[in-house]
Amino acid sequence: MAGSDWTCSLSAMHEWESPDYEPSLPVSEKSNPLTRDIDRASPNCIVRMLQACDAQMFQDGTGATYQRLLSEQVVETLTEVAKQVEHILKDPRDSLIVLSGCGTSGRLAFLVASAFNRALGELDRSSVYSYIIAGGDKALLSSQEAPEDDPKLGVLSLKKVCEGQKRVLFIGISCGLSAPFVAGQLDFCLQHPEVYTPVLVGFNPPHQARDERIPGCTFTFRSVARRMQELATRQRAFLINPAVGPEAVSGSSRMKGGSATKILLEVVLSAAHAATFADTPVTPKGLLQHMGAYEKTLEITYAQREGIGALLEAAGQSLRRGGRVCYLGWGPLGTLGLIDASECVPTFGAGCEDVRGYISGGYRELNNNEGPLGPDFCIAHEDFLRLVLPSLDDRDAVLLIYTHSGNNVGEVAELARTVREKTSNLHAVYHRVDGDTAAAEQQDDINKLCFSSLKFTWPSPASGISLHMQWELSTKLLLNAVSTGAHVLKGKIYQNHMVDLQVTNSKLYRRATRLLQKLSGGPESRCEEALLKAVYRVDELTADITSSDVSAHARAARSGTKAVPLALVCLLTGRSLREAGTHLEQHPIVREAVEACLS
Ligand code: F1P
Repeated sequence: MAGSDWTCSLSAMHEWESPDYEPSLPVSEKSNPLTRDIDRASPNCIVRMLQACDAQMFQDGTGATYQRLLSEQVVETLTEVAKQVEHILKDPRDSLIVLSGCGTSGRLAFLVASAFNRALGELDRSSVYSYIIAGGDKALLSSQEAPEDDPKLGVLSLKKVCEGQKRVLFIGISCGLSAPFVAGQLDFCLQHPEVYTPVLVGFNPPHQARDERIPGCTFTFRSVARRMQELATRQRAFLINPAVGPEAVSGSSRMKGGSATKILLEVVLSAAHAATFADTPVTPKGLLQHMGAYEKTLEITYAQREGIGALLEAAGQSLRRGGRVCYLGWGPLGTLGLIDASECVPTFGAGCEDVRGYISGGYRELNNNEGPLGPDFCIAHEDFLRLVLPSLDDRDAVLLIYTHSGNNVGEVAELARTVREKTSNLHAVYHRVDGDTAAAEQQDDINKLCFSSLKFTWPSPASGISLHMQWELSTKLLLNAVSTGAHVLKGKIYQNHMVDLQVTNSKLYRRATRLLQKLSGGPESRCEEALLKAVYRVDELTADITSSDVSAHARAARSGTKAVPLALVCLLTGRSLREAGTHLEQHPIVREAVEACLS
């Protein structure tokens, strides 16, 4: 059991790199030896485990099996891609840089494209960056997993964004090198080299890219990655695919995968901007320096691990008592709150109201392509005041997330006063530059109103490195820790696996089958059979079901819940679906339900 004395041994840090460690799985799907006991860890211990997992991102790659974030080859490719971006920035006529991905990868494409278009706007230049997210803007705030399996939709959305352009640098992001939506786009780029230069960002080597047949296509993700690898020798395509180690919760690529995506894209685009607008040539040394700033970001963030542990505990307690966790954020940190909250639904099977984000300025601040997304997606602080505040009480935890550089500390204090009338479970998380005392008095007021205040003080940055981007990464790490930790404390995780995952696309369907094999010890065919019975809620499979493909199963899975726990109970105990359902009702905490079957 992981007690409060958990320490991370060097061998546990590197164990996943051995060719014998879960050899059939790509790095992005392996389980992390560091978090084997995360389901029984204390809040502080959970944070320490997450810190150790995140530190794996920056581990030295010399002599290692996999290339890493700081490996020479990776930095060289980043340099080349930054130069491609620089060319476009210097002559942006009929040119575009497109960032595209599914789920978290698409959300980060949006976040990064928005930040760099804003930077161009501040220099009176027109936008050059566009983002694509599978499922459209709704996917920024909710999970739309079915479009991820659709390569044709990927191509259509790419063509639409690029209409009339003569030169496109396409950056396709898929942490697991797995999303058919992105594979389709990359394949299209490879077929039209006169316009498109494709870049692939992900966190597995090409030989671990997904090789499953994509219905209606002659290619797989792996075959596309292989073709890109060949073209990379002539700089006609680029692969940025360091390994960052397995996720703390197996397969949860919103965590390290998302963080590393943000780091890589920002390092490349910042270098290109500095070369274009500040006469600082793109060099590997400059890129490495920038990476170093992000490594420092991890250090500064986790130096507050006790404060983060306390927040995670407060959030976990709220969820356990049926309360809500609300993030009230300002600027891009508010966007990160929206993103983190929305990911809890598909990642932990959470209810929409369990963790919610709100951003000052609502859609005006979010500035997404499609604008307001309707009454199901209320995101402004006014919406929080109107819809949540009236029923707020001490069971609910509220987090204020802001910086001292945005001139809005007065607004934060005002909102803190309003929330404090309803709950004392109020917490502040804020960033400021060392020596900046501008909003000290207002901050004192906020501290008095809050149960806890977490202050991150940052040294003035070295030139060319945006403090705001470090604040964003720091906030992402903190929120990922709070929401993951809170759901661990709620009993949603077994060992380091999310058992109650929704099997709403082919990647998740395969992951669920594998998980059933691992936890039940049964053969693949039996596990898939049990999963299908649970998805379709039948004790006997019909020919109709067995002859359908995975996309039909994923569609069917959308209407039901708890398919994987049900299948697992059936496999472990031989019970019928109905009996398994009763067992889960008696043990609503998934970890306990599994343990009761095993004991
Ligand atoms: C894309 C993604 C993840 C999400 C879930 C489903 O993965 O949407 O962001 O958390 O796992 O897939 P990828 O294409 O970036 O590997």
